[in-house]
Amino acid sequence: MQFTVDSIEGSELPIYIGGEWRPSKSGATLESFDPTTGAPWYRAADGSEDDIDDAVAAATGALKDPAWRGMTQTDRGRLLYRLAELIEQNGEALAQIETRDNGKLLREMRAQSAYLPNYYRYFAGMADKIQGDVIPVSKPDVLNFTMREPLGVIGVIVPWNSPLYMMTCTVAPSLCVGNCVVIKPSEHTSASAIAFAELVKEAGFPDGAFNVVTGHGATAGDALTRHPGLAKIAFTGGTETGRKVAANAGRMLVPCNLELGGKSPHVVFGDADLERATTGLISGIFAAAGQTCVAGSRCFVQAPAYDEVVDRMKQGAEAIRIGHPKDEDTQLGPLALKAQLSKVQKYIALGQEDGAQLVTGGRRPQRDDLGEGWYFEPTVFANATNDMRVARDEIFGPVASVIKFEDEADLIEMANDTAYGLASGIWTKDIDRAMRFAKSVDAGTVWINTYRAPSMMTPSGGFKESGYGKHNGFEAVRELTRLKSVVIDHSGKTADPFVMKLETGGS
Ligand code: TXE
Repeated sequence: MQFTVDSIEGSELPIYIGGEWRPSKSGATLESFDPTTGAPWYRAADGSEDDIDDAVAAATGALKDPAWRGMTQTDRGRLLYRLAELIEQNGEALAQIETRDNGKLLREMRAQSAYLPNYYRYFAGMADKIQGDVIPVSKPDVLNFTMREPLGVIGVIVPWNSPLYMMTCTVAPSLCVGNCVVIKPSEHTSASAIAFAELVKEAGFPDGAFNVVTGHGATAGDALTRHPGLAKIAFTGGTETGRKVAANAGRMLVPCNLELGGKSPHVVFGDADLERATTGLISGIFAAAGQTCVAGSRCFVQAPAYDEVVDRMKQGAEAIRIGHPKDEDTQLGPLALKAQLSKVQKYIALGQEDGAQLVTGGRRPQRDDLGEGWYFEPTVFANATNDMRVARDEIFGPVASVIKFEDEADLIEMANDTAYGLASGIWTKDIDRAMRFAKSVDAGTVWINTYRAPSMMTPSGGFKESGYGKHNGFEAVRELTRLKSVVIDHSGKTADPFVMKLETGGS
């Protein structure tokens, strides 16, 4: 690969449009920072409306090009398989780039790079299995069937917390069904999408099917979501940005898939195996330093188990090894952005102001070896209540608010008393209770005796202010195709156009 951590370091990255790498039209660049030191490490092209126009034009051109439009499903699947192989061969380089750019653990990024090929293979296998239905209309000589067609050009806006994975959730099914994509990565993590473009090119996708314009959200991102050439927008990011994206899409009458934030309830009943449950709570909030949309940041614990679980969480949090993300022993790396660090610090103050009890954490680790990196200790607030700001707002950092509940009715009311509805989890040995919870909770995903267990086969997406639309599985294909209904009258007669026959019998 030409783009590796070493070649990116200190360089100016181009954008990728129509199969070509080039600087932004204005020549502007933006700086990207290493979260372990806070120091700049490369510059990315700062794309503007002009670049977005070019990228959408390239994608539109590819859509019309027989090389893509006329490609059989089997051949599209073959290209996706080839891409999966290339990701596998270059997984280490991709993982190193992600870790350097967003500070996530190298171990985790390696695991992600090992998982991504399977994601592409899954959709490679699906490419030639997308079919319509024959609809049994109640007219004897009429055949009605449906077919799924590509939507067109998809604008994909990606956040910084898991750039390649979040991008893949839309790119793999989009290419599977024959769409073209224009990616706008986060201005904080531009590098991996550009490196990935190299693999897409090498895999043999026609030029223009996959394009990347790096740049700021308010300029390049906004221009993409206002572009009349799009057929759909897939956005992952904060709820407030999601509202702007949806407003732009609404003006263009273009559908959106919005994967926004969360404040997910993660529940422990007194009958649960408390050791397992607490390990679940800890990994649900402290994995990836809490920077995941599904983080179980509201921990609800039933009264009889409350003190023991808080104590176990304290011990568990204090045992977490904070360190450089490339170190094999590290369990918690830095936050990805300086702004996230400030946000977490602000919420520590708000939690205390609102009366939550700081049990552990709440500060940057006092260690010289961590230098100016954006590290933060895993933090547990006990005696939190659902109305406190630490329990209402998405912090997107390693901060757990532990809330006591008495019984199921009490729990469901509190769990659903949130603006969000992305994910949820419950630990209990009582399957009837778990199922009652699964049916009552306002969350797009319910994990029972497990947490944060994603799969490319599992449809996922949020309710309420966590957004709408689904990723993964065949749901992703439904989201990224349009359904056409074809009606054939083979009676040999033409119906009297002035007589409206709605159902019943004769044609
Ligand atoms: O997200 P933004 P930020 C949440 C999390 C975090 C908060 C803010 O709580 O603290 O959002 O993070 C692009 N038009 N999540 O500010 O701004 C932007 O360039 C079009 C949850 O980083 O939403 C980037 O590519 N695009 C989350 C992407 O949107 C715009 C992941 C996300 O950035 C734009 C990240 C605009 N006007 C943050 N403004 C999750 N669901 O996983 C920005 N962007």
